[in-house]
Amino acid sequence: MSQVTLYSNPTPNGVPVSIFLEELGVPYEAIRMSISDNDIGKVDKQVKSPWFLEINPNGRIPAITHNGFNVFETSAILLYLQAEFDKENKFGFSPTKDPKEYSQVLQWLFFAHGGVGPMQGQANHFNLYAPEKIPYAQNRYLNETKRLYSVLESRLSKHKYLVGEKYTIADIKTHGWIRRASVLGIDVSEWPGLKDWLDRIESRPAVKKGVTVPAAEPAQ
Ligand SMILES: N[C@@H](CCC(=O)N[C@@H](CS)C(=O)NCC(=O)O)C(=O)O
Repeated sequence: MSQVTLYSNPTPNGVPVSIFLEELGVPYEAIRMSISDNDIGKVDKQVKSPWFLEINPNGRIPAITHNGFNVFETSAILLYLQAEFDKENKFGFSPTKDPKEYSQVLQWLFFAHGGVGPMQGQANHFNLYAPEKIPYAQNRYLNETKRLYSVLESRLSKHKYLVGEKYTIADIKTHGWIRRASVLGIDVSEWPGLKDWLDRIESRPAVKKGVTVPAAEPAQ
């Protein structure tokens, strides 16, 4: 019996992995990690703890261990889980049988991993958390996030999902960020295709469950 352990927190980077595990129906143990710097050296389940750096040298969630093998970085985890548990390619395409569609999944996955995630993450940082307000940086990352949403709109106004009719790991990865747009005051309805896509994804039972994982530990 294979065993997956998920180390996560229900953040834009964390939820794609829990959602995909729920979609796949793979049994897993979920460990909630602290991502707060205030917990470094005080809380054992903190992402910079030495034991966790053995699993993810980058000291961030999400990461998984599967039968003793560690995987970090959201998209690498999604691709690993797909290769291990989605043999019929329900959430993707075969690189050998459907190389063009597979390439499109990678294109949108990389677009989200290298574009939407980092830009929206920095927009969050400069607009919500930075101790000093730097308007240039606030606007730069917010505007770039919105520009990337327009790129998604150009696709989703013509297609049900990022790679046509099939809901794939590229959608799962991207959704983690789009669902949190409102914290930046972004109204996704500005992009109607993106909004319909978001609603379609949010209505999936696995998504409803996945966004709650790992649950907070009960107070002692
Ligand atoms: N590129 C990474 C980003 C992971 C990431 O930034 N995770 C954040 C939470 S959303 C984190 O663990 N932050 C804690 C820290 O930086 O100490 C991925 O896709 O997995």
